[in-house]
Amino acid sequence: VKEVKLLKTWSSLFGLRPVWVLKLKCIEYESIDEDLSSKSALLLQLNPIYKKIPVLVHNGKPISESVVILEYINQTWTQNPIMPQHSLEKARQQFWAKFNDEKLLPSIWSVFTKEGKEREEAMEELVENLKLAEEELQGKRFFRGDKIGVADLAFGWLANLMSVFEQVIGFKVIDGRFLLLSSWIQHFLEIPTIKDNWPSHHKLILKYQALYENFHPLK
Ligand SMILES: N[C@@H](CCC(=O)N[C@@H](CS)C(=O)NCC(=O)O)C(=O)O
Repeated sequence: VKEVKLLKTWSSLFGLRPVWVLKLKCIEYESIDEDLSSKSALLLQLNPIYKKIPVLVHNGKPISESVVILEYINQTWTQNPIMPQHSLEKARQQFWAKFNDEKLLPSIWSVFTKEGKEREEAMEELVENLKLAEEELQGKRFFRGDKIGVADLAFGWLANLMSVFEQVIGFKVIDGRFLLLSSWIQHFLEIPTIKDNWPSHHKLILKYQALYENFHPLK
């Protein structure tokens, strides 16, 4: 029996974060795929508060919330650290991970789900958020610096899922306005562990196309 288990789904961007870090640190784990349309008793028992994936189970003890999981893994297995040593730099990583989850992701989700004026407003907000991320990357290869950190893993979805969103919504978001983010995407995608663990692009397109049609039924 493996001492580490991870409950996730095949497509979740939150679920990918612990996958990346477990692989970066060469930790063996058992992957358990959840069906969120019919949540398992195991998931409800392990994450009774949020009932969400991912959940990491280490020696029988559950840990939920992806960024919390990342920090737990980083402190428990110290090889290939994904956090800087210095408290101030560490705080900065946490700050940008939170920014991603609380501002950037909701703004792209609104662009994806809303229509008309609401969508235009969401688009402005998305561009503002991307500009802030672009500024944070000034003079750096990754959000952490030379290496990837918690903030890079939190922004990780942008490297692959943004192209899925763009294809489904039918226009480009990451264009010439975001040169630093574009090169961050390239650098992030070049990391072997990252490259090797994306869900299938085709399957993602089908999934998000179906979601999009739910939000925007043909009139
Ligand atoms: N803040 C959470 C978000 C996780 C999350 O939203 N998970 C989604 C899948 S992408 C989920 O399990 N949703 C089930 C539900 O909301 O019922 C994290 O970072 O882990």
